[in-house]
Amino acid sequence: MQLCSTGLLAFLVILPHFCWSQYAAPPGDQIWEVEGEIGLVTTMLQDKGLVDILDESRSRKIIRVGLKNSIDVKFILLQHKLTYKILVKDLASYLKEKDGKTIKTRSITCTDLSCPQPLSDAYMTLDQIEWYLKELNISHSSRVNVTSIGKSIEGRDIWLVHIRPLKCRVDGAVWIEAGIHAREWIAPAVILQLIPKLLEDCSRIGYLDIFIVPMANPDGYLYSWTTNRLWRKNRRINNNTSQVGCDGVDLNRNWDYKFGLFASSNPCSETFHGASGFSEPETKALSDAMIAVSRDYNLLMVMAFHSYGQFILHPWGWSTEEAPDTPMMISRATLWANATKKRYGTVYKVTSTTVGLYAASGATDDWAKAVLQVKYSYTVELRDEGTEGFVLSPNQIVPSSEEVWDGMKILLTAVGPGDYIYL
Ligand code: 0X9
Ligand code: ZN
Repeated sequence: MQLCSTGLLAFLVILPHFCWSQYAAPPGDQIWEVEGEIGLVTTMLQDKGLVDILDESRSRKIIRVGLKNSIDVKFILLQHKLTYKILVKDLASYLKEKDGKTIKTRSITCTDLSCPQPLSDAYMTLDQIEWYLKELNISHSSRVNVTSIGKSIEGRDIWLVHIRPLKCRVDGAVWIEAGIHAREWIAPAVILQLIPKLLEDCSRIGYLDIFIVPMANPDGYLYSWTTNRLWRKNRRINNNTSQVGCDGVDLNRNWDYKFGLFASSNPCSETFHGASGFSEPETKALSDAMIAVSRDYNLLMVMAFHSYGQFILHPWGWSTEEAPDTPMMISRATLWANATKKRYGTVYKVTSTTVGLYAASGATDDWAKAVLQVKYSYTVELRDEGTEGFVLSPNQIVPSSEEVWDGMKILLTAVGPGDYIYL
């Protein structure tokens, strides 16, 4: 089913699922687990645009294979003496079934064109996110400014929430990004939950200027609701190809630092880096706004929220060399991970991207570290560790947000000039 018109959607917002299919997938898509001495074979398959790697952790390689590519993929795996197991035979029906099992009772927080609070028991539509941000701007006008930092490739606003310090003393600024990858719904959901918590907090966090982009890739997010739940990139139409599935640029490969080093030049790949560094309006808008913040404020930390895997990653993603301030980044990330673990026992691994995950260049964190020279630069991979992966159930929004808030309270206190307390 397709997205309803905004008016009808607004009317039906308390009757969700009649109008939306949250979990659509192209017909014939399957999920496979590749087994054996894999090496770089799955990376090569992704670079060729033949598969989408869903899980690239040390222990397993889970890939999404489209109908039109499955014969080629089977052939290449066979050539490399690799075997595979089909985990999901028909992704579309699997997602439909999962959607059916999702609790249907949503709180009536959002009514016609209005969301006074972010939803905690359901993922918010793009419209709902925008209604919430607009209301926040009015209801908290003394402390909050919501402005558009630019437009996406399809012309949607990219919103920046600036929470000004509560106290007259100012310690510095922090930048938080979420939603650069469309399918990672838990990231914007958690960051939206943090906004009211930050506003209610009376601790030292109130000394900071906090800049938040809750939805960095609005077109991709909308597309992941309407057409393909596992869409990752933005919605650029790559004219050089007429093949299905070959649109979009991976915005986390498009930042203009070590551009193109560990990313794909193939538009059909899920990690296509785009034509050039900052070729995409979304990364251009984000980086311009971050440059302005670092010029006007003492920018202490940049955090980009993603899913999944439960990591707090520090640079570099392009090299195994140590980035400047690595011991301090590890120390603060460990504070965050320990605090985040306390409530529910959720373990977040602290590691550099290349050491603990894989090499990938052109991402927010590396650019912020190298170009803005922020002391603390992180990518957080939220819940889970692969059980539900990108299709994390909405009942995970509250516990994920609670534990992340526990970590943020410590981290935001620890990164300011008073951070000697935690040495
Ligand atoms: O690959 C990514 O862009 C991030 N992982 S995700 O599964 N959410 O796609 C990790 C980015 C880590 N940072 C760098 N590679 N610099
Ligand atoms: Zn991501």
